[in-house]
Amino acid sequence: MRTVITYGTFDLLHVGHVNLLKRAKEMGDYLIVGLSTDDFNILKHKQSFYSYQDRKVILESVRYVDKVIPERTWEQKKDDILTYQVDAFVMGNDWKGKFDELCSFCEVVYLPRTDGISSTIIKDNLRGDT
Ligand code: C2G
Repeated sequence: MRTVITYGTFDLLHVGHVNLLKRAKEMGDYLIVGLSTDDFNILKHKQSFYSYQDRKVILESVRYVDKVIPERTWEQKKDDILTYQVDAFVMGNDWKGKFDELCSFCEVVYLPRTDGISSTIIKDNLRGDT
């Protein structure tokens, strides 16, 4: 079994997230998502609309996602990769180069982001800020 892992906040789930999850799952048989906790979001200077628990329930309903674990720190990725015997670490290419040190433990793949959509764009549009 080939295990893939990815990490993120996944707030206001949108087509960019789904495209990423779909392509990540296509790289293996089992996809784990490290979902940023509400506290870790603060460290990332992100304020998500949905709580961690709600974002977890939503992600677990996505057909491509097999397991959701909490992402509490920047540093946990190596331990997660070893714990879950991960074969490939996948992120959108806005993170290109940021996690290359993990290639000592598994494949590191950066996939093209989906243009024109983000949780911020959604929030700004709903607020009428655009
Ligand atoms: N993404 C994408 N296309 C978009 C928006 C997001 O491919 N239009 C991807 C991002 O590149 C990321 C994933 O979807 O790989 C989740 O995006 P976010 O929820 O914004 O996650 P982020 O805040 O980038 O957190 O330790 C890693 C961080 O937790 C990543």
